Formats: sequence, C-alpha cells, structure tokens
Amino acid sequence: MPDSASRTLHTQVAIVGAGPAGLLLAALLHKAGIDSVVVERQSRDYVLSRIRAGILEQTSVDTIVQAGVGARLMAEGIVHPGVDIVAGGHKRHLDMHRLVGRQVMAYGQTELTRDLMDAREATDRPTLYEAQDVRIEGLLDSAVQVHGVDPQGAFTVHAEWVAGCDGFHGVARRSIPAEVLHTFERVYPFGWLGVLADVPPASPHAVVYAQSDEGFALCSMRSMTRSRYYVQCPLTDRVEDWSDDRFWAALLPRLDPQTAAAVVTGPSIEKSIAPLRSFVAEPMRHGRLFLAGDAAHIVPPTGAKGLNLAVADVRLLAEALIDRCRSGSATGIDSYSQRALQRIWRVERFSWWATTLLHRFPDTDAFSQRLQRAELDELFGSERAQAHFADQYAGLPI
Ligand code: RFL
Ligand code: PHB
Repeated sequence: MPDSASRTLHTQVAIVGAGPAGLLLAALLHKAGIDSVVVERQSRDYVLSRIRAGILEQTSVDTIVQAGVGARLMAEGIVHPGVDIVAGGHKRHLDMHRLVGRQVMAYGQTELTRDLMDAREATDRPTLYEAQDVRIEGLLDSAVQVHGVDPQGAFTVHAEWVAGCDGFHGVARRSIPAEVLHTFERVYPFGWLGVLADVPPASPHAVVYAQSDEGFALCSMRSMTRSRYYVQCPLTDRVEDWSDDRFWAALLPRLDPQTAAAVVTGPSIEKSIAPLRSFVAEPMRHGRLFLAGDAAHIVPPTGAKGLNLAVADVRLLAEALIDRCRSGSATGIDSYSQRALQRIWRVERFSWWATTLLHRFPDTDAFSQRLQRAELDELFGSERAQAHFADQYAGLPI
C-alpha cells in the first residue's frame, strides 16, 4: 500500500497489546479522561479463545472495579476464602480469610478480557485488531510512533507515550536496545497440560494444589459448571499424546481420595500444554516506552500470579501516566520501573518457591525429595508458615 494511503492517528498513549494488561490500562486511562489507541496483533475472537488464568487477588478485583469494569466479575466471580494443598495423598486446607483476612476470586481471564473489550467498545475509541508488522519508533524523541498494517491498510499512531502490553512474545521489549535491557530467566524441566471441561468442579471453593510422586496436579474452575484441571507433564509431550481418558487417569491418583472422588470426568472442550518459565526484564521503562505485564515478566503459574502481576503493573503505570498527563509531574513515571520491579521480584520468588515445593523434578535425587518433604512439613506444621503462604497467595499490597 502506498504511503499516501496510510492512516494517521493521534493520541496521548499508544497501547500495544489487547490482553488484560493493555485493555485494563486503556480503561483506567479513559476513566481519567486520557485518550489511548490500542493495537493488537490478533483478532478479537482469537484473543478470547485463549484459555489462561482463573484466580484474581483482592487488589486485582478492586482495580478492575475501580476501572468501571467489575459488574459481571462481582456478580459471577466465585469467592475462594482458602486454598487446599495435597501432599502424599493428604489434603490440608489453608483458610486465608482466617489467617490473613483476605481471599481470592475465581473468574476466568477470558471473561475478564471480554468485559474489558466490551467496555473499550463502549468508549468508541479505536482498537486496531489484526495489526501486523508492528514497529515502535522515536522512544527517545519528543513523540513516539507505532506503525503497522491492519485489514484497513497501513497506519501510524502518533503518541506522547507508548505502553508495551504485548506479552512475552511481543515487539515492545525487543524495541529496547540490547545494551540497556537486562534479562533474568529460569526454564523449568516440565510443562502443564491443562484441560477445560463442562463438568462441576471437584472443589468449588478452593483451588487444590497437589504434590505427588507422579508429579504435580491442580484442580480449578471457571464456574459451577465448568472445571479447569492441570497435570505436570514432560516438555517433550504433545497435546495429541493425551486422550481425555489418559488425562483423567493421570489426574486422579495425584489427588487425595476425597478430591479424587469428587472429580466429575467428561469430554474436554480445550486442551493445551504450557511450558513453565520465570523471566524478568529490567528496566521496565526506556524513554517514552513502558513495559507492563507478561511483556516484562513471566512467572510459572503455580502461585496464580501472572495476571495479578499484570494488573498491579497497570495500576502503577496508569497512576503515573495520569499524573504526568494532568499535572506534568514526572515522579510517577520516573519511579515506575523501580517500584514495579521491587514487587515483581517478591512475586517471582513466591512463584519459584511454590513451583519447587510442589513439582517433581526429573533429576531429583533422594536428598532433594527429603528436603521437599521437610519443606511441606514446615508449612503444615506451623501456623506462622501458613500465614506467610496465605499472605503471598492472597496478594501483596500494590
Ligand atoms: P497477554 O495476555 O499475553 O496479552 C498480550 C497481547 O499482546 C498481543 N501482541 C501484540 N499486539 C500487537 N503487536 C504485537 N507485535 C504483539 N505481540 C503480541 C497478543 O496477541 C496478546 O493479545 O499479556 P498480558 O496482558 O500481560 O496478561 C498476562 C496474562 O495473560 C498472564 O500473565 C496469565 O495468563 C498467567 N496465568 C495466570 N495468571 C494469574 O494471575 N492467575 C492464574 O491462575 C494464571 N493461570 C496463567 C495461568 C498462564 C497460563 N499459560 C497458558 C501460560 C495458567 C496458564 C496455563
Ligand atoms: C486456573 O484456574 O487456570 C489456575 C488456577 C490456579 C493456578 C493456575 C491456574 O495457580
């Protein structure tokens, strides 16, 4: 397409990525009267077809309500006052509400994304879906440009700031020069095979995390009629290797007898394998670009933290950008990276620790197995250790 046909859009904040981070940022900025244009590589339907997180911390719920998109979440989200941990076939309940006075909520990321998309559409501000070849330029200049090509043709978004909310495989992090960006990574030697099925959940009021000799398993839910289960699997496995029958047969022996008896099996409506990774990129700002969510960091899903971290980043970033756009104050944007990273590393630690505690590592020797058991005994034997776990699981303050 010739350059003359290229569309030009002007906005205050260009947002790359229409996942939960990008759309929530757009909603918080809109509420404060700040304009944004969202650019997304995939179609709306594709974004909504990705099955991911299911558990929201109280501070995430509060932020979503504050953004004005919490109506369905408050009506349909299911409160989990506690969490269950199974080790060696025995289940223990950690009552978070009693231990630390906080709880979490079960509500699918897909539903949250749908609510955010509906709210975005109601603002009549543009979201450019199916945008290919997205490039970000002018990070250190007086304005930035986001270029790309969507089904209507080539476009350029001119903005004061750009938020890179485009996930782990996005373009934003890669726009930061290699000599500026430092990355920290750990790849785990296993993945999670997840199954979604329209059956009532085995444990409707607490996620069940199970450690066993056969490997980790997890029982979660999306509603009273839709369940989400996971089992640890080798990284070399493919989804085609796992029939539904094989999945249910692998899940049940990893659970305690009571939970196993409550599992209702049924045909899967989605099945996928996710590798487990810890990753942090520093800094989260370069000139006019800010990173938020999976674009800057990944946690293994064991602590249910990825989406919640994205929400926490976005809350900090929205406040910082609102301050900058309204009053010209740069305090928030200047401290964003350092403040966000401080919290991120604490959550990285918890997610790594929970993963190490509950999974079976292929190269584990007898010594490591005994240490894992001792660590679990420590948790189950001490009210203080349980309160510490509950504090982290229910979510650190933002
Ligand atoms: P997303 O959701 O990946 O969205 C990024 C968006 O950017 C788009 N994009 C681009 N757009 C334009 N140009 C480009 N060049 C682009 N490249 C990419 C993508 O298409 C996409 O739409 O990142 P975001 O918004 O930061 O949100 C992060 C969360 O999605 C993620 O952290 C969680 O799903 C992680 N996670 C969990 N988090 C929780 O808090 N609680 C949980 O219970 C939980 N369970 C999970 C999880 C992640 C899982 N997987 C599959 C990794 C369970 C699993 C199995
Ligand atoms: C989920 O419901 O998909 C889920 C719940 C808890 C986790 C990870 C995933 O830790």
